[in-house]
Amino acid sequence: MTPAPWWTSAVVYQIYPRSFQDSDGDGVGDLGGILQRLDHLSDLGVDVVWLSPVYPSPQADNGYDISDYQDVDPLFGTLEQLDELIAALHSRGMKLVLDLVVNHTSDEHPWFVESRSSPSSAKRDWYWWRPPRDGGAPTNWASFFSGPVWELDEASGEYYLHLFEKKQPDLNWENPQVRQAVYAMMRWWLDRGVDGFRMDVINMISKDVGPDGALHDGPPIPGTLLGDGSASYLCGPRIHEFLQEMHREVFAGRDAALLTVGEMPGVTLEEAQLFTDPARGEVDMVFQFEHVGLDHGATKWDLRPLRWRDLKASFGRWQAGLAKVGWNSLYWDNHDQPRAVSRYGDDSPEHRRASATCLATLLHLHRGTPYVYQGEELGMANYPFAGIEDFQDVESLNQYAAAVAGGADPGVVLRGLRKMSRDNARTPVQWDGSPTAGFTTGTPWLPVNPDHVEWNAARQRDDDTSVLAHYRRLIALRHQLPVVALGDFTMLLPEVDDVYAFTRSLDGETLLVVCNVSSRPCAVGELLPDAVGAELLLGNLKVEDPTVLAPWEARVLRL
Ligand code: TEU
Repeated sequence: MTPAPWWTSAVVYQIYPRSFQDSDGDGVGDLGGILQRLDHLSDLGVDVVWLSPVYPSPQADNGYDISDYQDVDPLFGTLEQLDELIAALHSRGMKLVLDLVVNHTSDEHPWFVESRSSPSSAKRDWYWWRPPRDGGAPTNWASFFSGPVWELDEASGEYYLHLFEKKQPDLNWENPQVRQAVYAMMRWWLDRGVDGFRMDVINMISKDVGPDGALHDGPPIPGTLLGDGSASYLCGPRIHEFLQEMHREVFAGRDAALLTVGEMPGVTLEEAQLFTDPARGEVDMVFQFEHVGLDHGATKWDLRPLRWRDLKASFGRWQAGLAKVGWNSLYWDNHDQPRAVSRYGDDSPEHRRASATCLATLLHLHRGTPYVYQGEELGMANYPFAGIEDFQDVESLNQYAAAVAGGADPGVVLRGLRKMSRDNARTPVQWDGSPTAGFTTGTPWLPVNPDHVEWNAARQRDDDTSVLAHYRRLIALRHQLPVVALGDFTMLLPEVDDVYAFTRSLDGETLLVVCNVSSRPCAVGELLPDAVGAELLLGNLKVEDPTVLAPWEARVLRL
């Protein structure tokens, strides 16, 4: 048997550089700041850092709108500092994965500037240009960030496609020159020592064009004049071909040391099996979105309480579906999701520490590669936003403007934003209890959460009962025990809402993981007799009664 890839026992830490640590007092985090905080990462014990974009960018979407793929934005520092970061992480035994954003560029990228300059430009076909249809947009598709995906270019009278903000035009992957330019850029980064890529919305690069090159309307979205075009761009007809080509052109021969993870909104389990089958040479793992959609209504702004049964059914299906072939990535949080302790846990003072560590235990004991988003290891919570002026994210601002213009009650729209806005994840990391939380000597670009006085790294570092200490133990457990990395997964009690329980087994060793995912005590003696009296490997609370789980108590037991 070939040995399991190194990333099956690895844990990845995501840095959103803007909010991690500022070193020059301008209120925006930077590479210098990351270099100052390497001890935090070493102490935590993570194996890989995934760095959100630091490339030159107009920052319309905080760096996910890139105007130069092969440099660093002065806002974040210099290319030399990025080299320094690669070397510093390597010398501490960690790897660095960069964000690869190649579904779209910035409209200020020279490729787009040239493409836009004239319909006869040599790069016209590098993007999706279309003439008007019936005097309007070429299709009815809605953008992810409100409004249509088409923007009219007055000069040529043609529209260009942008699935996200209008400053993020989509690259045309049908054009082989585009693909070769991207692959060359990727090789350049690997040659510089980078250890892989997190690939932004990579399942959207193939759009469904018929033989005539036409894009087609999607089903109407109720209450709007727009349609859902996702059937034409999620896992489009050439997606596997493109990823296999990328693998051949970029990763072949050196992929064993690398990590590749494709961010894939809307990806199905069946597609994920294909994407992550090593024999096909596509990506190591994908970020799927099923579990983070379970509390969405018609849109992500329509709140719906999570039913834990649904989450179990979803995670259980993905665990089973990628058991034989492929691999899971595991996450609660990232820079696009509200804070897990506020969303799935209970961030009241009474239950915050227990629920943060319970959620962590539950996730990290699944089979797959866990991702920790900065601040999650401190139990950081959602921000107490008051009015619309407190938000900065383009998605939130566009949603507010569009919904209110469409006649929605601003109070209701705000309620959705408070819970679901991406800005919840983007407030500065809480390093200490000082006025700017140790994040900056200046004014932070987004306010520090007032709860940092209590919830910060300095307080938790030497406290054995802290959220931080618990994450350290979970990460160490994965490194120590092959059963945590590779053991078979079996979900228990699928119909029970309050107790999330499963086993992991490998070579005759079996772990039983039992988590009370509610804010009430819960008797487990009858539900799970095996749990009573089994050896406790790791727990998040002091066990008061083996037959009763305290609110948000989690136990990892050896049977
Ligand atoms: O996000 C892709 C995506 O579809 C969503 O998660 C999106 O952020 C939004 O929440 C939909 O409601 C990726 C990046 O992670 C995100 O930060 C970028 O804004 C987006 O792509 C465009 O590059």
